[in-house]
Amino acid sequence: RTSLPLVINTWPFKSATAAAWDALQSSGLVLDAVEKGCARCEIEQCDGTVGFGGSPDETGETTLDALIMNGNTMEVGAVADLRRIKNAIGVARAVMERTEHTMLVGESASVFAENMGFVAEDLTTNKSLNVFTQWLKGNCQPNYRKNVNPDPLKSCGPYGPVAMQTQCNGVRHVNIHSHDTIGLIAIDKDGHMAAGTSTNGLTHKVPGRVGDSPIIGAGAYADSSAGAAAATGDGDIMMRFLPSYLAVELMRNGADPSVACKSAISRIKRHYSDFFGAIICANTTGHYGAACNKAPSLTEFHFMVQNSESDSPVLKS
Ligand code: SD4
Repeated sequence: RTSLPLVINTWPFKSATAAAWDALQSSGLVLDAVEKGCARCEIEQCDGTVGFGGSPDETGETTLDALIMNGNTMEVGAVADLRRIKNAIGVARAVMERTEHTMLVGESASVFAENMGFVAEDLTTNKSLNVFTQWLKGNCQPNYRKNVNPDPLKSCGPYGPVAMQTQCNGVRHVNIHSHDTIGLIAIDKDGHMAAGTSTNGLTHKVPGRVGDSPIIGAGAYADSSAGAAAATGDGDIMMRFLPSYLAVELMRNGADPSVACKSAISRIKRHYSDFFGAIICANTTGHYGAACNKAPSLTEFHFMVQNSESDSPVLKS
C-alpha cells in the first residue's frame, strides 16, 4: 500500500513540513517542496540552528551549509560556509540549476549568490552576538580545537600548539542544544524524489568548518529508483560514514526503511558509540523510517511526517 505523496523532515519543525506540503500541492514539484520547506526554517530560524543569527563561529560569524538533490536526474546543488546570504537552500538550488557545478563554498559562493540576485546582509543578531560574547567570557570553552591552548589573558586565542592538552580541549560538546539541522525528503505521487538540508552548523566552530549537511550522501541523498535519506547530528563524525548514501543503498537492496536507518546509525556506532545523530529515510512506495543514536544528549528523536493519510503534519518519534 502506498501513501504517496510524502513529506518527511528531521525534528519537530512543523511549519517546514506544512510549507513543503503546500509547495508540493501547488506546483507538484518535489524540488519546490524541499526548497520551500527548508527555506521556511531559514526564515523562522528553527531552533536557532537553521538560518541567520545562530551558531556563531569562533569569530562570532554565522555561516550556512545547504544541499538539494534531485532523485530523478541525480543533479545536486550545494553551498558550504556561505556568508551573508540568508536563503542558503535557494542558493544551493541556483548552483544546481544555474551552473554546471555541484558545490560552491565560502566567499565565492556568496558572490555567486549576489550575482543571482540574493540579498547580502549581516547574519548576526543580538542573540548570536550574545552567545558569542558569553563564550568569550568563558575563555573559549567549549571549543573544537585539539592540542592547542587559548591564551587565558587574551580571553580567546590566538590559538597555538601546546605540549599538553587541557582537559576540555578536544572534548566534543555537540548536543541537542548546540545544533541541529533541517533535513527534508519529498516524494510525489509518481515516486519522484528530492532531498535537502539547511543548517548553520555548529556553535563555536573553527571558521571554515563545513559539516555533513551539504555533503552529498552524508547530509542527504535521493535516488528515485531506490529511496531518499537525510541526516542530522554531529556532522564532523557522521560525514565520515556517508549515512544517507548507505541508507539509500540498503533500501535499494531491499531493506525496510527502518532497518536501513538503523544500519546506517549502527555503522557509525561501531567507531563512535556515543555520537549524537539521527537519520530519516523513505523508499519508493512512501514507507518511511527513522533511527537515532541514544547518546547522552539525545534519548528521543522527533521528526515530522505528512502523507496522503494525514490532513496535517504529524509528529513522530
Ligand atoms: C552539522 N549536522 O553541521 C550539522 C548540524 C546538525 O543536528 O545536524 N545538528 O554538523
